[in-house]
Amino acid sequence: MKHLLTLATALVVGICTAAAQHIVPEPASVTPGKGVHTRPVDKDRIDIRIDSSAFGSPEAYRLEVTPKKIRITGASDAGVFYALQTLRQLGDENQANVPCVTVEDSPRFSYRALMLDPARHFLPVADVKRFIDAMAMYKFNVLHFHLTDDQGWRVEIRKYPRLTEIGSTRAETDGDGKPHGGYYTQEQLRELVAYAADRHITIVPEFDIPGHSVAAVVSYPWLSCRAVDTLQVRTTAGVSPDLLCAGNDSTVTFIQDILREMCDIFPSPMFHIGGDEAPLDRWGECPKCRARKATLGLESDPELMAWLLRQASGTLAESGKRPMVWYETDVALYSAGTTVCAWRDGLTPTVIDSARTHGWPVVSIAGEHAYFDYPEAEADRPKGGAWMPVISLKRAYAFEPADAPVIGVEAALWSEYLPTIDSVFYRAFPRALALSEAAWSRPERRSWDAFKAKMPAQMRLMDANGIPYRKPSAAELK
Ligand code: TNX
Repeated sequence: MKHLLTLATALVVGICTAAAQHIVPEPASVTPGKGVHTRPVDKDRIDIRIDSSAFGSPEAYRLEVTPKKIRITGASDAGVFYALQTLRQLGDENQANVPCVTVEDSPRFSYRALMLDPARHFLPVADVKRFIDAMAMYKFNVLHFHLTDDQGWRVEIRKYPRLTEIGSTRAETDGDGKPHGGYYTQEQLRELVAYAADRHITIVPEFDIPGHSVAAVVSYPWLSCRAVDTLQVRTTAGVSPDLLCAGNDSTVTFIQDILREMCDIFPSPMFHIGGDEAPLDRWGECPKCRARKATLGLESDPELMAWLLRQASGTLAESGKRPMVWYETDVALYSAGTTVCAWRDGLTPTVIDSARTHGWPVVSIAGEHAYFDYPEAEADRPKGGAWMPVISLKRAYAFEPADAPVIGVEAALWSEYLPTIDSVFYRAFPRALALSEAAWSRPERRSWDAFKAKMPAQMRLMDANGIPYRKPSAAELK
């Protein structure tokens, strides 16, 4: 009998320690207690309080589980929400038998994002909601929503209806002969904003200018520097030379009108205006762009690009919003307060240096670790992706972002080769779990060995919560 009791105690202590050890992202502090809280959590009384004075971060929380009660103290509603996410990871499949524990926790970064790209392949509202649910479980708080690109325009703009009438459909994709299209009405976007907000996720919209604009140019050919009668919504991946014309006053009005409509839909204090991969050659040849440079006394096309982005930033400022951009070395200067996204392989140190000089915040989306459109293993390489490096789970985990001026991290799920939400999930998970630790956990609390040991429990959790993921091989978990 005595032996049995000892064995039972050992088992219980074992369970406690094990369950508390598989939380992702790793909390700031976990102290195992004695015993198990046996009642199912959803039928149980949880003592929930908010105490904004007790914590340094508005997203912080304390979770205390004892055999008799569960108490959550959050610095805000968000803190309570994160405590509940941690609790969800602790119980068994019936959300019962939660091992006793005290978790004290707060995030390292205030910006923790995944980026979806419905411009390349449209994602219906219900699919985006499913993705938001999965993000919430791992304490992400920003969905960066890339809504416009060469291959499709996805946001209803009342003032420019052709954007969705024409620009939301392409004739085919990579020669498959099948039209592809879709867009979100403003009402649907408001619904998504509210759905995400309920899960403490802010949707940061992106309207990508002046490049990645073929769908817009095809819808309104006067946006272009040259006649574009034969141009079509792009059907392949790649970079297009057909930018928005910076010399045309109507283009500037167009950008500002769209920003105003979108600012009204998305309450986010940040707004992404793209700025990536814009070959400026056409601007150099365009009489209107040349005239604009002459009038403004600008000497180069990169300066003209900086001017155009400033026009957009000014419009955002009217609604109290700050711009974000994909940092490129060939832009003269971004506006003060622009958040710059470091993305190109190897460029992060350069971005951080220049951000320090100019006082820009940085979001790190390092291509070496956080481009989740890249295959996780050689066998998953997409047909058109011969150039893509492999980002294994281990490589995703090795992402170690710098401190200030970095305000957060993000992974990008560019979707030229991801046609459905399941394919997006398969690329995103489990690498998003690795990213969640780069975003939330202190560097000294992170280790690959500890993380890979959490994977079996996390895979069960993803299964139980309907999150499709790519199962790592035993070799990949070495
Ligand atoms: C570059 S990353 C792009 C995207 C592509 C991606 C493919 C960035 C700012 N621009 O337009 O989808 O590469 O990996």
